[in-house]
Amino acid sequence: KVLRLPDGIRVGEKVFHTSGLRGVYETAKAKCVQAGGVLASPRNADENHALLEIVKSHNVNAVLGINDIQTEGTFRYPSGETVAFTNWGKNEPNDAGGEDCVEMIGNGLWNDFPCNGERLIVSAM
Ligand code: GN1
Ligand code: CA
Ligand code: CA
Repeated sequence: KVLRLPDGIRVGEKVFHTSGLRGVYETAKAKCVQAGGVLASPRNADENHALLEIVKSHNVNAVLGINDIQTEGTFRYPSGETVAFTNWGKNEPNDAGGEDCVEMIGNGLWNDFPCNGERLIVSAM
């Protein structure tokens, strides 16, 4: 089901890829669109696990496309569609001090964090 590639990982019909660069959410989103893809948003457990492999190999948390910038507490993909699959850590999302972006941490769980924080950029094609 999952095939590792030299510079990315294929899971089902999707390919996650990183150049190893970091950026804030807006920069990350723009770079992925420039590359012809979208900012990674795992939509099921298999995709979450595939993205986790990239996070672990770079040892840097990845910024997801998912965010609650538009409406606090309502998490959406960049398309505006509300999320179905989530993988929040315990007590997350907590909007601690105002956190509207989402990262994957080294155990595959998700945390909301401030959108001005730089994280690993991973595209989905
Ligand atoms: C971090 O450092 P602290 O505890 O104030 C994290 C929050 C998490 C929290 C979980 C910038 O906050 O998003 O909810 O840990 N802050 C950042 O304990 O990542
Ligand atoms: Ca929030
Ligand atoms: Ca948080």
